[in-house]
Amino acid sequence: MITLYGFGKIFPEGVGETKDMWVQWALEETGLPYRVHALDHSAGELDSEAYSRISPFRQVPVIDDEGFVVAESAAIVLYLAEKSGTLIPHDVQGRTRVMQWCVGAVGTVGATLMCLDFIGMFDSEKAATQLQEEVPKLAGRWLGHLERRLEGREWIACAQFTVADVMMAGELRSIRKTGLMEPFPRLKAYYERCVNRPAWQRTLTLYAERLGVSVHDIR
Ligand SMILES: N[C@@H](CCC(=O)N[C@@H](CS)C(=O)NCC(=O)O)C(=O)O
Repeated sequence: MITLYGFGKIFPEGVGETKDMWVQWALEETGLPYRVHALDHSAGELDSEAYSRISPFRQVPVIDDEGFVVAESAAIVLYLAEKSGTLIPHDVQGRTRVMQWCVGAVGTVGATLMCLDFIGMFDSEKAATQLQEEVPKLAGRWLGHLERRLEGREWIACAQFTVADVMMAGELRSIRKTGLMEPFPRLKAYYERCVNRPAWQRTLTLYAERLGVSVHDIR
């Protein structure tokens, strides 16, 4: 039986806006049997030791399918589709197309819509200052959880290097010159491990040639 970790209690503005609803929707579509474990956000249940063991970023939603735990709404709905054999085509190209749009939903569309939420949360006169304060705090929160994830691990998803490392290091690269990784030694070492891979070094060289610039300038 699948357990969906969702909200039981949350601050009033959050009610009706949370991503556990998307997962429950997918569960309802597939017909897979499930139960909901309702968490009390206000009581700090997302920060409990037990929950932090299953939720990498201490967020909702998470599912536990008889010991197989998945976080991140897009990954969860893809798993549910794969498991049930519904809501996703069977061929690799069709499945990749669905994956493309799930990633596009959270990574491209969702990331920007979240900025709109942020702007709406702040007083318009002070929005710029508040954003300058809040966004680095949020970044620090995610980086801190990545640091936690990397304890005793070489790579982010599996024992071996995977495309998840290509993506995570790709994203981390955007802050390589900011010093934001400094407080996180495991994350810094992980990033270095990723970018020291010969395939990345070859990529940098090929990219520099293609753009007609020096490798030194884009490191
Ligand atoms: N990227 C995550 C985002 C999850 C997320 O934003 N969760 C929110 C509720 S919708 C949450 O748990 N907020 C509570 C918190 O961050 O403390 C996903 O798609 O699952």
